[in-house]
Amino acid sequence: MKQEIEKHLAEINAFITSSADELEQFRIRFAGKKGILNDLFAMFKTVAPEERREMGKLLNELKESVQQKLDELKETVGAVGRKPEKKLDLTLPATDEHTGSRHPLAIIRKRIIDIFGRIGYTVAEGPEIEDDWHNFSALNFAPEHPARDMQDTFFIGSDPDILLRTHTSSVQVRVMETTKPPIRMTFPGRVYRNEAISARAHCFFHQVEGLYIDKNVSFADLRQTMMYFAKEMFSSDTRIRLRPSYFPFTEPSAEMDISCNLCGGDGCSFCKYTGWVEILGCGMVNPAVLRNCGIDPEEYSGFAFGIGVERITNLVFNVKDLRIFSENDVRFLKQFGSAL
Ligand code: 2NL
Repeated sequence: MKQEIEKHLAEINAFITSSADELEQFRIRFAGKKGILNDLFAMFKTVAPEERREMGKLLNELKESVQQKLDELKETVGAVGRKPEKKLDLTLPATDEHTGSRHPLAIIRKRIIDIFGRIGYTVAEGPEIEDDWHNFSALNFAPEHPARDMQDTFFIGSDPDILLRTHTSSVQVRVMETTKPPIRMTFPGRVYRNEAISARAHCFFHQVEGLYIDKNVSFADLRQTMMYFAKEMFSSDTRIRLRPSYFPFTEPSAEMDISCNLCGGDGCSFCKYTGWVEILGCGMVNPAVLRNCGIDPEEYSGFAFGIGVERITNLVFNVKDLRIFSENDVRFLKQFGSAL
């Protein structure tokens, strides 16, 4: 009997509810006519005389804790059940709903994708962990090309075949291997390079690359497409110039500059008094790359380009240090709420 009383005491102490029904069930179970308390008091009559003192004390303790619990919970249950008396006042100012906003890099990525989307480019994504073939070999990088060097590329574990992609060109290889031209696509994504981190370089950044492959695609198509992009991205009076460059995956290759959108080309500190600002790299897809991906360069030709999203975002929003893009500082991020 002693053990039973102690078990009930523990149960009563632990009991909590905000429901009036549950509280009533609790009352019936312990304090009802056929409840536990009455049962125990009936049993008390059979307790041996030498135990009566101790049992009586315990039993009264039990009775009191039931009553205490009932009093205590009646208050909370009552408060929950009560209806608010205040009327809804619709003339009060609305509460401030906090909404998030797009990341500046996401805003610019979307603008780039949309600009090309309007001339028929669809979007493809691919893995960030790549193999040597898709990131380098298929793209005509020589076996000893310095980009493969530990200083430029993050390898995963000790396997020199598995790495973090250094550009989204690897996704273009995957698409070319599996798709019959015409191909007209953009390839957004995060890429990794083992650089010393500074205001101008990070160990990861974002690209939107692009690819157009069809019969009779020429350098004139590339130039016209890049001019369309520059005018849509910056302003209709933006001018472009192409400077000869080198990439293993394009031939010929070019860097594209736009007329400085701060001084209009007159020369200022931003463009280092040249009137021009570099924004992307591009070129005609090297026939060796087409062949590597199973496309006949006698039948098809194409152009490709690589846009650095951080670079464009810095220009559009005048951001000076690209490290701030990955610091998650709300004071920076919340400034882009209206720039969808
Ligand atoms: C840059 C330069 C470039 C490409 C990327 C490309 C991809 C394939 C074939 C040929 Cl699969 N080219 N991509 C072409 C030229 C330049 O990026 O400086 N990007 C930030």
